[in-house]
Amino acid sequence: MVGSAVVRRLAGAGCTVLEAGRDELDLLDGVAVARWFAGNAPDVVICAAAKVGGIHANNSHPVAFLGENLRVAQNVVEASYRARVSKLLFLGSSCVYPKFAEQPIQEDALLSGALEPTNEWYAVAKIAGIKLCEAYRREFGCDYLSVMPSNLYGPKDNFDLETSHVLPALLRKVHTAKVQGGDVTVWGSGTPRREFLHVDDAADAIVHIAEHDLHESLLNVGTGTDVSIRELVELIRDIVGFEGEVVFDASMPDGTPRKLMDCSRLAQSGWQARIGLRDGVRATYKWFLEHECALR
Ligand code: GFB
Repeated sequence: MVGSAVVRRLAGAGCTVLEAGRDELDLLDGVAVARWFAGNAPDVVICAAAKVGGIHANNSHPVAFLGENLRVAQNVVEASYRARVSKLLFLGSSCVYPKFAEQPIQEDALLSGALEPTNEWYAVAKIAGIKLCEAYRREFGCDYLSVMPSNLYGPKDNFDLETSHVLPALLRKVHTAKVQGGDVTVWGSGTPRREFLHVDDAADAIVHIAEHDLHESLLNVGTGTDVSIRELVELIRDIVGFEGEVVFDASMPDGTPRKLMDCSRLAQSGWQARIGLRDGVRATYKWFLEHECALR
């Protein structure tokens, strides 16, 4: 989802985009990654690839979320160094910050407290990637920096109810309930708050960061506002046009109570998000309807 948004954003930007899709390059294979970098000699690398998933997937598959993300980070960062890449952007997530970090969360909060248990495996791998970039920056003066987006959504999202994040999951559940009848089941209490960022805004921020010399090792990217899961489901219900019941399943985890990020560092460099949540969800629902058959 992020990689293709970055490619869309770079169309017409006057650079050659080298894509390394899953079918072409296995980022878990260090030898193949080193060979690809040596053969393609990129100037700038944007590492948007990761093993990602929603709260349930993270909680259920700690080995894959920790192990695969560690290997991707190590393979890509080391190959970038050997191939003399001039700038590397490594993507993390707002879940790298402590579960009870002071809100809004500043970049300095990294490693200042315990992680949220449902996503600590993913977070530990991402923190290792962030620190690896920082290590190359410190020891060899490399322009490697990490970008922390808040909860992303948009076209090409994962709509699988077992593994997806909340926004695509609720779009699908509410749509299905509207078409087939029945209630919508929302996991947890509905009280956790999340800051949702449209992937096209995230891609715009990534390109902005790539184009500027910001001299930072870590940068938050978000919208500056969050909503509760209960408010999100009401918004989705309104957009989809569903008038049935919504029930909350307290047996499912809530995760972090809140992870609103402080994005003032990035704002100072002249970037801010443009896509409001209502417009972004409406556009994502349209994308879902156009691709629903292929997603089954
Ligand atoms: O988006 P989500 O899975 O991830 O869940 P996190 C956010 C909140 O929505 C949680 C609730 O409180 C969920 O319990 N929720 C309600 C649902 N209904 C649903 C549903 O049908 N599906 C899902 N998935 N959630 C992830 C991390 O945390 O965020 C990852 O686990 C990653 O590592 C990602 O960083 C951005 O925001 O809780």
